[in-house]
Amino acid sequence: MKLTAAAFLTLTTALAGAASAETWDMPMAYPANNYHTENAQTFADAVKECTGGELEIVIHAGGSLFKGDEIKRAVQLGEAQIGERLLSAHANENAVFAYDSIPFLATSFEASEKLRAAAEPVLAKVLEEQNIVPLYSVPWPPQGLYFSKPVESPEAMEGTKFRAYNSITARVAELAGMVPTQVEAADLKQALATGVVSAMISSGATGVDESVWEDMTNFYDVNAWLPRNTVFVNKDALDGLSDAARTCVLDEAAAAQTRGAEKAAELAGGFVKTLADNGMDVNPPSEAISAKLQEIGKTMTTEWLENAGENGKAIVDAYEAQ
Ligand code: PCA
Repeated sequence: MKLTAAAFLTLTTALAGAASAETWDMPMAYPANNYHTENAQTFADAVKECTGGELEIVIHAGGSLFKGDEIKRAVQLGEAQIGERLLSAHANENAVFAYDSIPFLATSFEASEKLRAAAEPVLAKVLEEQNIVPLYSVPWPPQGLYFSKPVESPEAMEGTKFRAYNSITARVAELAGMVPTQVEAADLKQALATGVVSAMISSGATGVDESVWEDMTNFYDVNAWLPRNTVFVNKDALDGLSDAARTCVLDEAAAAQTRGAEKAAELAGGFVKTLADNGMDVNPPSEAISAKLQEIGKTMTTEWLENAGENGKAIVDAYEAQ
């Protein structure tokens, strides 16, 4: 058989592409239909297209490949090449990871983006020491309090079994006289159903993802902070890409960051409405609860600044300078 020059070129290009094609596993902790996960799927599709199939990113949602609390370590060790994690859940390694969960520091989507930009250089430096490169991060909607009963006074919170997702949420609970237990979102429904926990602080998004109205009755829109999911890559895996493929990854990550923040803001109000539509009482917090939370927030800001040292100060200074 005789090949035309053009057909020959197509064939050799396809073979070369096939030879260098690479697949990255991307463990994620939240459900496939959560907007963070959908955004990552769009990112993966765009990377595949941009690299002409040289790099395929396969998403494993809902903690199916690695559980939420295992994802960061898996990427560090190269057991997965890329992953998404609530970085603040690793504040025990380094307090700076909780920069996005300081109560009442940044309480709007706009402020959250400013805080992200302020933290970026510090995070990149700290993560590089762990062989990780941060690619993009996307906010959760503002955090509110969920309870299984109306809670109008600080006293009514005392003794409540509280689901925490990082050390910051555990500390909020402690300072409010509650009893925290760390539970991944993927295990939340079971923890609520079995009475391991009966309250939490989270966004409307997670309340809807986990249909928490089956076990809890009240949502108080306290707007405490907007934590972020961060997508990061193993440094060796990123360095191992061709220059063109690496550029695709970095460009598509920047696009995913913008798209994700817009999506979060667009969906936030609807999540809270869905909670109400399913029978939850949605209210602002009482004045007494607000005052207590502000007091807790002050204590925690001081504690975080102490723990995060120079790096923490650099983030807050850069944020306030904007
Ligand atoms: N949802 C995540 C983290 C913050 C949020 O809004 C969770 O509850 O696990």
